[in-house]
Amino acid sequence: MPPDVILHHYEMSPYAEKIRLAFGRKGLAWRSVQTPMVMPKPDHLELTGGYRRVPVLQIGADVYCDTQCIARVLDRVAPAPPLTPAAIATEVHAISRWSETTFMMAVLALFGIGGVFPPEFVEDRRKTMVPPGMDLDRSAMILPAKLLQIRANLGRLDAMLADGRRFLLGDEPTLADLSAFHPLLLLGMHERTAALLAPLRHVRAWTERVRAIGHGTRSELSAADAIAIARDASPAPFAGEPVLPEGMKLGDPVVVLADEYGSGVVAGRLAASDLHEIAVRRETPRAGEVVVHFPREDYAVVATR
Ligand SMILES: N[C@@H](CCC(=O)N[C@@H](CS)C(=O)NCC(=O)O)C(=O)O
Repeated sequence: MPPDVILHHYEMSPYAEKIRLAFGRKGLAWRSVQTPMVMPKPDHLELTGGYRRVPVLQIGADVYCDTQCIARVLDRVAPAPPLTPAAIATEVHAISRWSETTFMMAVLALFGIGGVFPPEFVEDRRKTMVPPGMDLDRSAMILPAKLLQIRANLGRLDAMLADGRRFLLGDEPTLADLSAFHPLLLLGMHERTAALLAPLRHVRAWTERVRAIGHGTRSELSAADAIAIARDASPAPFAGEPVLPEGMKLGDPVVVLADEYGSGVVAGRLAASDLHEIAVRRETPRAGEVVVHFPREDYAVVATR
């Protein structure tokens, strides 16, 4: 029986959609906590210790940040069917990374089409997620080039699917499908980007198959109740094979820094470290002791003394 899983997310988040579909694929029942789309997010930060992005998965007093880490833990707690089948793990990873980096970044060109996102959302991202010296308003200038990049990436997907396969890597969906689908969710937000999908019949049919995976069984939970669940639970012991950065040991005070600008910094004591995961233990006023997990990829762990 899988443990109770709680997803902290908001509806419009394409990254969260990837995990909602992962619940569907595994047929899981899950609790949904609505996180604000813009700062401040005091309940979210209470659990994560400073990581502001969504989605975040909570299991008791363990908090998993980033979809890469979340997909891995879901395969651990509910192994069948796998999001990442071992025999094709590298292919799944490669397609997921491409989807999240070049493909998704091109789709963010939507910021260059005025009026797609609510003004307070654009203002929040301008203040918190755009690195100093970068100008969000310039995205309007590069929009025509970005639209062609989106077309090229959609063409890649269509070519993969042209032999009639049901999903990107065979008859069954994997994390590769969920990751490649998530940039497409935003394309529907404006007619200029939606039009790019119109000529691609293989991609459109595949999109419908991915949507049909559904979201599993969802029920709502308040952030206060999620925090109470963390407070009443104890973090799971580290059961992996320890792999530590040179000069570091479990228990050391550290900070975890994300490569992605504006994600936030999380401080604590190193609680877990293996080839694919880092975790820090922290004490919080309302949630008590929690362990916050990150994927190894894209996150640096730095000793603080
Ligand atoms: N690498 C992260 C990226 C997640 C991400 O960028 N999420 C967006 C929403 S789709 C976000 O949280 N933006 C900032 C915010 O909501 O404050 C992951 O895979 O989970």
